[in-house]
Amino acid sequence: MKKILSVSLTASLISLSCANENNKEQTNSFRSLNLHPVSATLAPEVLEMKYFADRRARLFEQIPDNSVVVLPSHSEIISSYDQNYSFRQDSNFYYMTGFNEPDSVAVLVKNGQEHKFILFVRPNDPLREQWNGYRAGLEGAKTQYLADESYEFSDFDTKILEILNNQDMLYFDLGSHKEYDTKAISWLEVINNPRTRINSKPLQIASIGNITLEMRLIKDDYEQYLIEKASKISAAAHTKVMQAALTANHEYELEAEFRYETAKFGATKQSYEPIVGAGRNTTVLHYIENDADIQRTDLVLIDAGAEYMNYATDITRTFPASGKFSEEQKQIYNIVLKAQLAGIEQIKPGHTYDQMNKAILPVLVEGLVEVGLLDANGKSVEQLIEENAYRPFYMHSCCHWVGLDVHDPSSQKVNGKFRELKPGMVLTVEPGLYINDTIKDIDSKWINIGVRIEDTVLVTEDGYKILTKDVPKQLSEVEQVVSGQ
Ligand SMILES: [Mn+2]
Repeated sequence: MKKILSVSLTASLISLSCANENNKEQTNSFRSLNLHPVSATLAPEVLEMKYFADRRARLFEQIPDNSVVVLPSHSEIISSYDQNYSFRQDSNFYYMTGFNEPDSVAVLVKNGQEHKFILFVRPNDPLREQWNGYRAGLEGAKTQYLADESYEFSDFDTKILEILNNQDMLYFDLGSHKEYDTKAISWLEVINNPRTRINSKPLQIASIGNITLEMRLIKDDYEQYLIEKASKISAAAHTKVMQAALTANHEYELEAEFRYETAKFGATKQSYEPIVGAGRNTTVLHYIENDADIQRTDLVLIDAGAEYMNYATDITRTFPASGKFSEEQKQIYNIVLKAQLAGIEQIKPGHTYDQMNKAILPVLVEGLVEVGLLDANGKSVEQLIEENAYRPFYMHSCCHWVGLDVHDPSSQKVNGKFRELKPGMVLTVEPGLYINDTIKDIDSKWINIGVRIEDTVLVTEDGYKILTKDVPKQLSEVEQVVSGQ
């Protein structure tokens, strides 16, 4: 598996399928069915239901007896008149079910040895399905998604009261689904009202996020595979974009290229709106207008990652639109690159989440002092860091978790202390320096140089694996790919 995924993206599909045949020992069908990291010719990956069942089993282990967990799906959202935004499933719901339809609810019930998985779904409806597409329906919820029981979504409001009857605990995330917040409170009102009370003791409510987000932090084999696939496809697309940049005159041309090169390989959605900025726009962190002209003297910063089967990746590269860095651009690029490599070097089990930033900051500050952008005034690097002297140039943190969400919402700290890294965690390392006209008293030659370099990295048993390593990053390599020489 590792061997095959590390095959370079330029390798032909023929050599990939040979590798496939040589790996008969593989048992997981997601591995044996489609090992091609960037093959457009095979069907999409299959859903491996056993992984979702395993997650539910692990969730059941962590909740007390007589508990009910309610996980709502997302609904469709109108974009204009009778049109919807492209549907994206709720990540917590998806993590536990693999079910990708709107208007659904998963309910998990634990009573002694009985662990029940109930899915409320949209029923089969030939007319609706003729117009709007396939539904798994009540049968599919059981046969394909392994639900023990399935009901129509429209029955949820009445059925949930029966389910909650005489249970002790309701696990639910208040605040994450507005409509359900109101519902959850109304269930408690019915069940806990002294006049209408059904339960012998009050039903309590607790956050399920504490458990699910802790689980989502460590990616299982299947998740690692899907994130690596999103990463491989996106890395190849970034390289293609660099190759197309020399003749591009507008930011949107490069955005279009990235979307095309990812969709073509089955990653039809983006993990986030692509950031494609040229010139001054390289200094705007979340610039997404992507509609400005590209001047040949500009740097271009592209922060983009496609989603694969709901799994994200996150990559940023910065390159000169001319194929050749100016002297100033080169100096800033090399500082950021050195900082990024120093950050990645800190990734291994046992190291804490803040060690990456602690390695990155001195490199950035030393670099800024060296090129004369920061006046040290006799102060040490430690003092300058202490005083946040770098903040006008670097105003974000270096890292975030990646998973079903591009900013995977698990916490960075536990009990006020930064977490230890563990195998199976996935995170970005993305230092940057951003210089524009808002910074006072600097030589104009530095203005409009924004550089960020970002990779998505898996924590392994003995260190790390850069999942997005196939995009050029060394300065000379970047120049080569962009200039085509
Ligand atoms: Mn990022």
